[in-house]
Amino acid sequence: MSRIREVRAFEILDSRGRPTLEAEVALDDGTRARASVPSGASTGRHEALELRDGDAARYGGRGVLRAAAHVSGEIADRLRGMEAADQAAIDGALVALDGTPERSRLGGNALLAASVACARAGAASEGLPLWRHLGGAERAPLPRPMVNALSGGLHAGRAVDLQDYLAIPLSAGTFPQAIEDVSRVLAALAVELAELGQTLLRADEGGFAAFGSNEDGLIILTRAIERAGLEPGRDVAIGLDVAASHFATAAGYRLAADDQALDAAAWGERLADWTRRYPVVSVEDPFGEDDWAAWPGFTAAVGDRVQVVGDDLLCTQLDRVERAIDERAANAVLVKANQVGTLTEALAVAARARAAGWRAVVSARSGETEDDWLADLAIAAGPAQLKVGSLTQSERLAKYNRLLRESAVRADGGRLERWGDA
Ligand code: 2PG
Ligand code: MG
Repeated sequence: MSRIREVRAFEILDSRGRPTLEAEVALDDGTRARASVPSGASTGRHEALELRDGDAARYGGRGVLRAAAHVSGEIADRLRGMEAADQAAIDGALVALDGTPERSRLGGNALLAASVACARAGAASEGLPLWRHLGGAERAPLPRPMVNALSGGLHAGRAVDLQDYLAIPLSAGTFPQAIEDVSRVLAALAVELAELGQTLLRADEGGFAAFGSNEDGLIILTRAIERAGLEPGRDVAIGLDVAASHFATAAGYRLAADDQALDAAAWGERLADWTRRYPVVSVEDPFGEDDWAAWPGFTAAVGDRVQVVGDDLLCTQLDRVERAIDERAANAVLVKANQVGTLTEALAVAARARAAGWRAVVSARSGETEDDWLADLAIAAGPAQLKVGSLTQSERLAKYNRLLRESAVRADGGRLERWGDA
């Protein structure tokens, strides 16, 4: 039984060099722990509010000193004396203290920094790995990675309209094997791109900047899988994060790279066609965040062989997930803790989705820190998939390396659930 003695937060920088929050928690048994929070670029309208100072004289208004003061002040006052082992009570207190559905009074970033720092302190004090402390079963499988290969959209200066082309290792039975398979694909992809005279510059999540038409990324990534000596669709498949909210118009979807405007039905047809002609097994945000009418038809058409993932549509909000289950709008949920505010709520969304027979993909943000708590959240929320970006840049590698380390100490070598079961 260890109680929270102190909570405070500071402003640090994320992988885009923008301010973000780091919280530090001290317990009365002397345990200290820290945690920092990420920040999105292609954010959903229904996400928890990320509180920024708005003071144009500092970091163009992006400072988080007010959010830090909320953690060190009101939040610390509320949490002091609480039992560190009781994460649900801590998170419940944070949500009640904020008192708004959007977490706009204290800031979703303030809540999450405190939530994760408390969890880590609680885990350390009990001598448990964070994923165990968060409720992960003793033999929980590790999350299957889906790894950014090519980037467009808001993560790559709108190089193409689609935001991510991801490599998903399907046949690997362990986490280290999955990472090695993807690493071979990314090396082959670099050779493909160089042969095409294409730049090897990296986008926000460490993927190569995509180019040409939206379909070109599918062609090139499929070729890279083959060039790596792997079978597309069997060993390694493709996932897309379309992030369609960010090129939606009143009339439908405007594809700048293809110089085309399509209505939702034609756009859904186009995407479904791509999933048949390329080894695509996952499509995230095929339509806009409030285009509820377009999702069910697409999910009915491809959902038996493709996972349809709601990110901007669902924003890790339980009520939106309930509606989507009801309307059969998707068959998988993207889980981003900072879209909602606390670890307990993020885990509840993953559990609800899985209870409905959906899959869960735990995801980083395009602005990340070198913190690795997301890897533990993905184990605890599992069986799940994990989307962290490419196999480069330390803010991405911190999460992958955490899971490689975890694999190394496990008797099963970091077993993954079979694709289709998780
Ligand atoms: C997404 C995420 C991560 P962002 O859309 O899934 O890739 O992007 O953090 O910018 O919202
Ligand atoms: Mg997304």
